[in-house]
Amino acid sequence: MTKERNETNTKNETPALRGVRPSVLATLSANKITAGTLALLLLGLQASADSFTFSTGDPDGKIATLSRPPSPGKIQTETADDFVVPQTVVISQATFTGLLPLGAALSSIGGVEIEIYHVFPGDSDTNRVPAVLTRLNSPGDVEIDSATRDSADGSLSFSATIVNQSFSVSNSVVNGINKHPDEKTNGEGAVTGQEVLITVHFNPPIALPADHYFFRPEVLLSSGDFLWLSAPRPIVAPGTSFMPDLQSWIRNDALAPDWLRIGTDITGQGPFNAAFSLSGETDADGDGVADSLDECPGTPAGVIVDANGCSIDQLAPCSGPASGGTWKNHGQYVSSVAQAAESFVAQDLITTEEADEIIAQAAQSNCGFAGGLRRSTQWRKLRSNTIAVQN
Ligand SMILES: [Ca+2]
Ligand SMILES: [Ca+2]
Repeated sequence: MTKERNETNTKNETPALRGVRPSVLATLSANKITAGTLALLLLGLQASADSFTFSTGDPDGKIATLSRPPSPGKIQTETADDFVVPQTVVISQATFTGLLPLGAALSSIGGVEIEIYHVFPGDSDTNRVPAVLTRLNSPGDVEIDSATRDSADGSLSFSATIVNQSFSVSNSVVNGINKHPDEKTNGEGAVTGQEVLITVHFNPPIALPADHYFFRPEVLLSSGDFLWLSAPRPIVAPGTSFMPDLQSWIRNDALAPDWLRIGTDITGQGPFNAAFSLSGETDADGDGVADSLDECPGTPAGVIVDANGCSIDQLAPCSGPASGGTWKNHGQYVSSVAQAAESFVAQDLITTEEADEIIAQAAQSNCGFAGGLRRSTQWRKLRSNTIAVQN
């Protein structure tokens, strides 16, 4: 919160793959698709990694709700709406549409922060008594730490475009966010502002396993407030309909960690979505590197990888050099591990101590010995080579 967190139109196919027979697609999805396989299977069609896209569609003019970080004299207020990820993805870009005050310049946008939440009771204290009617289908108490991106720390960059100089909505929620039994305010009335589309790029991308999540953007303005616009619910084409599409929720720091249903608890108008989209790519081995950039498919879960999606084990496999063939000897294997480990240290992926441990384990392994057997005299000799490598 202080940091902060639909049938999904996940396109598991590239545009070039649309229209391909389902049996072929089943084969493709059952196996990791490489550019080579695609080229063979789909002669003449351009191959690319699988894209992920999601959208709730364009604003419907029903409501605009506050979503802003804390600033002097202003309490943090958060609006969130949900989406589904059907398989492990890395999300590199998002858009969302809201209102800027009439007359405000785009340069008044001072910052953007994105958080992703699991659905309650994920990341939530279920032992406390909520100050709202229900938390069923709300965002969790706290965001997914690893998924937060903020322009203030450079993990996100954004651009903004005025889509419409004057856009009106029939209702709004800004300050009237109250604990039960005072939650029903019917909203704070119609608002007119400049419709602004904000596009954000995540650096690094946000890696998410298959699950149901909430998206929560916040916008800091130098004066006035950013109000996030609602979108049709149910979602209509070209948006990405999904089930169950949950409604938008809102809270401020006085209500947190609880959330209120905007349309059900506060305004009584019925459920709303919020206008946003996500795009990215599949990440079959879940190492946080998109498939099209991953030079090492099949990385085991939880292993540290470099920007190319390669672990130290994949760069220097026990079975032989990554480029093919076999190790000339144990020393060559250990030297290769040491080189990879030192490169990981240089990239701040592991500590020097961790690198030393990895190299020591490589030295004690049987990798690189003919037939996997270590001869004691040869071992002692190579062991001293290894120590030389480490120094
Ligand atoms: Ca929704
Ligand atoms: Ca990988």
